[in-house]
Amino acid sequence: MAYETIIYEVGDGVGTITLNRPGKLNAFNDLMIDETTDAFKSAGRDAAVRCVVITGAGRGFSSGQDLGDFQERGEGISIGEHLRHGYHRLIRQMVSLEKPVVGAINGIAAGAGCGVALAADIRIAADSASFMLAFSRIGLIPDSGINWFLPRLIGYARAYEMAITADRVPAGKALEWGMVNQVVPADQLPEISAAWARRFAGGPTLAYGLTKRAMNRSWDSTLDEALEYEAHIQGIAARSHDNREGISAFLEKRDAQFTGR
Ligand code: LHQ
Repeated sequence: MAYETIIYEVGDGVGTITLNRPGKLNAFNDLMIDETTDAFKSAGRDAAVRCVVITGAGRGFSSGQDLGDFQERGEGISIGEHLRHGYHRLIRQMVSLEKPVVGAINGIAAGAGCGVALAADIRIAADSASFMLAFSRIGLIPDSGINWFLPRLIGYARAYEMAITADRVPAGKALEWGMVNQVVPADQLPEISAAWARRFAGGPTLAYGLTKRAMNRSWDSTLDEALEYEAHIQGIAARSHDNREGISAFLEKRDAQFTGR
């Protein structure tokens, strides 16, 4: 599929999705939601892709829903249906992708753009980036999974504060709160996030994917259920080529050559 609103490139085992409507700080219109979802789907199907990076072109990561586009549709539109058919499919695609997703947060991540940033597994932020739950400014509640992701990441009080103040949380504070893994100088973000991604792309992809599945599932599990699930999927990991290779490499005192299988 040829994309109009995003750039999708594959190289060195990494699929890089660049949201590309910089004139609107990469606000999501319907096409951009569909294209981003499709790119994650392709990354899932492509064995050559073992890690995905999502970033934004220009000075923003994403300013969320394109409000002009939404208003043009008029009164008749159901927000619930818009969310179900759009953002929900995108967020589910990111979370169910059994490969690490690195958010290279290059600038402001607002509204649903913040939801997409939070659906990544690892976030590397430029020192100029910020996060903002813009929703309450326009009389809405956070959506795109933010009510699920954010209290889990930073706790209820901070998440609720972000929701009802709609203040920008700068990268440094986001790091202190546990929303991002690393803050880097803005001009070094592409290079540093690509280095993280290449490292993940050289890892045991099957084990990384199963770990993501187990951790996401644990939110709704008792300890007994989580232990049982670990035992079940460890059985899958233990049958992988990468498990055999990892053990051989350790015993032979050499670096493991993981293939992701
Ligand atoms: C934009 C946008 C934008 C269009 C900047 N749309 N043009 C789900 C379901 C249904 C309905 C509603 O929403 C949702 C989920 C959501 O995402 S709700 C939240 C939607 N997002 C917002 O409310 C954020 C709106 N944007 C802003 O508050 C500011 O632009 C921020 C704080 C993000 C950045 O401020 P500045 O750095 O000062 O940039 P700017 O405001 O000058 O924006 C640059 C341009 O981008 C500007 O266009 P222009 O032609 O004047 O240069 C903006 O109009 C445009 N833009 N966000 N969401």
